[in-house]
Amino acid sequence: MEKNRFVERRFSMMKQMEDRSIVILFSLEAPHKTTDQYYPYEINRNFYYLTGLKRSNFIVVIQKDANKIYEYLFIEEATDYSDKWLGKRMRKEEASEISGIQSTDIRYIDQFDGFLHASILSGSRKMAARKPQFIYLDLYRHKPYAVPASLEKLNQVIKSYPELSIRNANEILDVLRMYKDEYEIEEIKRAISYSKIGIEAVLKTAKSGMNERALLAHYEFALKNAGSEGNSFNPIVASGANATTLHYEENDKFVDDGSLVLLDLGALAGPYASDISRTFPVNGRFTNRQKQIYELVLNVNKACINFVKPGIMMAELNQYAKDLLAEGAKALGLIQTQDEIVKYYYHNVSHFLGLDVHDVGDYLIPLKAGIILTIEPGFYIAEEGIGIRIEDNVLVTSSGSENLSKSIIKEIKEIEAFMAK
Ligand SMILES: [Mn+2]
Repeated sequence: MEKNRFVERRFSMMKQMEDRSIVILFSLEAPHKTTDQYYPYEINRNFYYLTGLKRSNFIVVIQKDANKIYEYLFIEEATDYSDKWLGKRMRKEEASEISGIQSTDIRYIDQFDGFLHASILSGSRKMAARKPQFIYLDLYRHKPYAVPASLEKLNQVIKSYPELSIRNANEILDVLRMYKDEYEIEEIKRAISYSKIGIEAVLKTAKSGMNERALLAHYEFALKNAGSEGNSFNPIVASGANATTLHYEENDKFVDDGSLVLLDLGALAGPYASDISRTFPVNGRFTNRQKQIYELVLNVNKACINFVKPGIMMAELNQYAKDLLAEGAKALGLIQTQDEIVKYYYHNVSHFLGLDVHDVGDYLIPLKAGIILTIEPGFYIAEEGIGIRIEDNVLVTSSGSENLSKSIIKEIKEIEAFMAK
């Protein structure tokens, strides 16, 4: 049951590839930190999506010829040394059981170069498939001019086989990953449930004078204690004017009495992300001014969730949120004209959510059932030390939308009552 999902995904991928082509995806390795230390490993999401495997230094190859699929997996070999020093490595049978790739098509990583050359790229007569003319690679760039990891790893192959045309695997995978199946929806709901536990722990323990870092510690303890692997992105715990910096990640200031705290964080469930923002008064009571701004953001949050339905464009959703926030700001006398809103609101209202927190997908096609996105209007008045964002995770359904994070409290009365307990 489990492995069928990955078998089907590879088949969907193959269907969209050129005839006589291969895709090569790397699970990659943890980045180096200092001396013999490495950063924690995170699975490459495209590799996971097609295999269900969460191990570093694995490679999957999917070959297409005449509409038939051929699959090869390369894994790290378990040795006496690796078992004693590095932890238990996955065996071929286990990798086969999870991914649905036949164990006879699973080899060790040190055989990759030889097998790729002798059996796939040079068109060995022992093979059933003709040699490929196209090679699909994960060409994601984390910054302009960064060389994608797959190109670095396959540098020699690309030089030696100039007849292979490179294609971008992300063009196919980004769209496949947009539409979540039942299992993925359940996993994201589970991730949200951990975020809820963490946020409630912060609301329960928050007191004036605490450090933002201490609030974060309560959050992280609660969600890991509940079963989450941890954060799906660098969390933001921003008090007062710190919350007017969009990606404030220092989380190291003491929280003044009377100030608001903006939490923008998300727990993981397996490799799936949640992404929630809540804003609350550290002393448990909103001031009248804070209430005013909070209500504005909350109303826009709710209106946008109701606005979501199949057929809507992301750009429309963004414009809708911006217009509503501008109307509100005008009513409060903060701005005179609609376009002055950029002074108080300067980000988009939504992004896709899934295996990645800012998930892949095509932002220029209309929304369709199965997409999960965030709704996160905000309002930031730096000169008053007020930064508010209220973010929910919303599933597009066939008839409209479902707020998957509706049980995480956001009404003023609910927050004050919860913090008073
Ligand atoms: Mn977000």
